[in-house]
Formats: sequence, C-alpha cells, structure tokens
Amino acid sequence: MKLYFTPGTCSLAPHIVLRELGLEAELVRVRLGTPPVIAATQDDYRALNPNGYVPLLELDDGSLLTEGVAILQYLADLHPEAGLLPAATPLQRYESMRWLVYISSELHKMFSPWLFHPEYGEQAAEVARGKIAKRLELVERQLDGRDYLLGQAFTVADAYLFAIVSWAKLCKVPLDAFAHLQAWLERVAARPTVQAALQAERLR
Ligand SMILES: N[C@@H](CCC(=O)N[C@@H](CS)C(=O)NCC(=O)O)C(=O)O
Repeated sequence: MKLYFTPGTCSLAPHIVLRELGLEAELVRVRLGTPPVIAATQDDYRALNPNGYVPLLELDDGSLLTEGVAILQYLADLHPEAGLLPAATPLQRYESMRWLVYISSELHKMFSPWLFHPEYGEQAAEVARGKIAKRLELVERQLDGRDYLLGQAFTVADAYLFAIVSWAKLCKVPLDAFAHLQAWLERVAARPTVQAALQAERLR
C-alpha cells in the first residue's frame, strides 16, 4: 500500500490509523500547489488524483482510493478486531459515520479553504473562525465524560479530528473555552502512534 500525504494536512489521519493498525505502507509525499506534484519525482500528482488533493491510498493491486472518510473506514475494516470503527450494532456504525461526516463537512471543510486557498482572504477566515467555534461546542459536549470521541477507546474519528483540530493554533482559532477538547488533544498527542506519525512527517 502507498499513502500519498502532505505533512500536517488531513492525510495525517490515515497515517495515524496505519500505525495504529501496524500496517506497512509506503509514504509518498505530495507537494500541494499549482500544480501539485509528487515531491520525489516532480510528477504531476493529478495523474493519480485529478482533484489534486491528499490523502490518496494506493492498494497493492494498483486500485486508488480517495476521500479521507472512505480511506479511514477502508483501513479500519482491514482489521475490525482492532475496534477502530465501532460497529457492534448498526447504530454504532452509523454513529461512527455521523462523526466522520461531521468532522469532514462541518470542521475540515470550514478550515481548509483559508489554509489551502489564501485567495479566499481574511474576511472568509474570520467568518470561518466563528463557525468553527460553534461546531466545536458539540465536540466539547461529546467529550464530556469520554476519553475519546466515541467512548473510552480511540477510533478513526479521533485520528481525523486530531488532524483537523491541530490546525487551530495556526489558524488562530482559540480553544480556551473547550477544556475537554484540550485534554483530549493532549491525550491523543501522547499516543505512541501519533508521536511516530508526527515525527515521520517532521512535525515534532
Ligand atoms: N474531500 C477530500 C478533501 C481533502 C482535502 O481537502 N485535502 C487538502 C489537505 S487537508 C488538500 O489536499 N488541499 C489541496 C487543495 O485543495 O488544492 C477528502 O476529504 O479527502
């Protein structure tokens, strides 16, 4: 398997999950830009993902899987016994999906325009900051009494949320009002797999 990634972006989530599952994968660095290129070869990355974004998972048979939420679920399903995607009941599985979709559509995509597309400008960033703060209130409530987003165990939703909420400082989104979220950030950051992923992406 190959994971196409860019340090410090949402591709950190599947990177962490690969390590949580103990799966071997080649990490292929992508330099985002116009055009986005494979860092080692300067080949145009859009030949693999026409949308030009990370993450992208290339399977051993050459199949290509895009969309972080799909990649996270695919990886978790390779080793259901690891419990990274709770699915003991259908409702549990949909609850996992609900959080993955929430992180993707309500948080990730609220941050990313102004991180990756500065042309949106400071006014858009200010509007996004307000919306993100509102969206984080739900996360804060969910983490009250739970070590992780879906309960007492780490799941793919935590990996995804970690990648996204880690942008808060850079984007000047204050987390002071979210004590449970801050404690959770520290808890996730302390996991050996997360430390290893950050080190591999040279973010530590
Ligand atoms: N819908 C995609 C979006 C992925 C995405 O936004 N990736 C960002 C990094 S976090 C990116 O590569 N942005 C480059 C761009 O938008 O041109 C997914 O959820 O996987």
